[in-house]
Amino acid sequence: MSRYSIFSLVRNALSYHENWQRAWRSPDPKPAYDVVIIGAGGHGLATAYYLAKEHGITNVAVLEKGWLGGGNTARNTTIVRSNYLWDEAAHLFEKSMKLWEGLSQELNYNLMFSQRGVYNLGHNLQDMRDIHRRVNANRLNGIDSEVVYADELARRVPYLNTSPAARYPILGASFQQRAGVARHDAVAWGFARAADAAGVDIIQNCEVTGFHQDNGRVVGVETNRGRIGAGKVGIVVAGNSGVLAEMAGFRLPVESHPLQALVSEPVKPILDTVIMSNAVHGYVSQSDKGELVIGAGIDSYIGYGQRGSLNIIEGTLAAVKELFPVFSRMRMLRHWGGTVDTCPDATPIIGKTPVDNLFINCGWGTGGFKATPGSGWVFAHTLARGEPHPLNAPFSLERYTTGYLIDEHGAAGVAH
Ligand code: FAD
Ligand code: PYC
Repeated sequence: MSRYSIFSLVRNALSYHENWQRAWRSPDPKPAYDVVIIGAGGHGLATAYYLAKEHGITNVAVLEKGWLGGGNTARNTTIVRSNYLWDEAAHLFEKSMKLWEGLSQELNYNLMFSQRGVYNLGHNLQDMRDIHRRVNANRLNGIDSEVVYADELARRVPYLNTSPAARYPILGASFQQRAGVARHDAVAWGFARAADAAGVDIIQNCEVTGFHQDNGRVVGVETNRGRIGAGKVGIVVAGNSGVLAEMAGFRLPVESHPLQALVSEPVKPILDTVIMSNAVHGYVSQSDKGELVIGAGIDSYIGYGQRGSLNIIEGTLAAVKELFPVFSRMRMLRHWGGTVDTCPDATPIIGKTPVDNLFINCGWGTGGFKATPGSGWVFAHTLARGEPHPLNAPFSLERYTTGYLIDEHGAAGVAH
């Protein structure tokens, strides 16, 4: 640490941090912008950042009904990977992975991106066949992916219960070494700071309550802080996508479901990778603070409450205990839920809507955190050019009428 940094640290500590420079401004909304983005989650903020960086469009507002990064971005379990089955999804998620790999340096913000690897377990013959198929498809797409069998898994993850007598015996897993975790809040903060520095207005506590349209074209939004004009509008509101689409006068094939997670009390390092099992509905990693980060499958009912039912997490904890009997006496510390927007084929919608100049980015379901940079990158391109990038062209809303679905239920980390 330089002498200047030490003095600045001491000065700020003694002044109760009052002189610390704000990471982003808190501007009042202007009457109009070239682009208005609704939703300051990671995806909305990344979109604003790449609009400025890649397309030189800086007359942009990001409107957020709460605080930035307080939606699913704040509530997710931060698993990042790109091992999807179909070419379209694999290319999109791999673009994101490549962006992750340089993002801390690019934003000059430590995102704590840790490529500690992710295992997706197989518990029966069909699981293993699916794993082989997906690993082969990944490798054909240039994505690192391997099949690991139970004896090797036992060596690599010593506390994992690989006994053949287990209720759901582990036969093997797919493994992606470049996969891992990142610090969720830092991702929102890093993109927010960089977008703000480029001139983007991030306006919190500003809820969009309606759309202004002229001859089938969006011309602005109504908010609790008044009307804001817009050349183009991008909706990036995750679990609230159906609500916003209804306001604009069209329907989406999405359902909003609760998705829960929880963390244990912190313990010393015991798990240096990420273990996921779709079959038993549970996954676990260990945070840098030492907490076990545990997640469940979705609650099957539709709802907007950011919480879920106890029976789901009871089942998940039973599953995690089955995978790691050594965790059986761990105490849980915190539990929460988010609202995820799921599509029928478990892949997102990124593109145009039936309203001119109104675009949407939604339907990431249980798996959009990993896509944050890639999603922002392709959505910025779509907004700037008025047309999708080849990477997101297959993810149009029209695929539900053409039938060109991209079914990634098998690769979704969490059943939905
Ligand atoms: P959000 O972060 O939800 O941002 C949307 C924003 O829009 C919110 O801040 C909201 O307040 C705002 N908004 C809504 N309506 C309005 C309005 N009318 N006006 C203004 N603003 C509005 N994905 C992974 O890849 N890996 C994981 O490990 C993972 N784990 C998860 C675990 C849980 C428990 C949950 C809930 C999700 C998980 N996900 C995971 C999914 C991931 O969190 C989401 O796909 C991703 O964060 C979506 O980002 P976003 O920016 O689109 O949404
Ligand atoms: O998509 O990898 C994923 C995931 C893990 C936990 C929730 N989603």
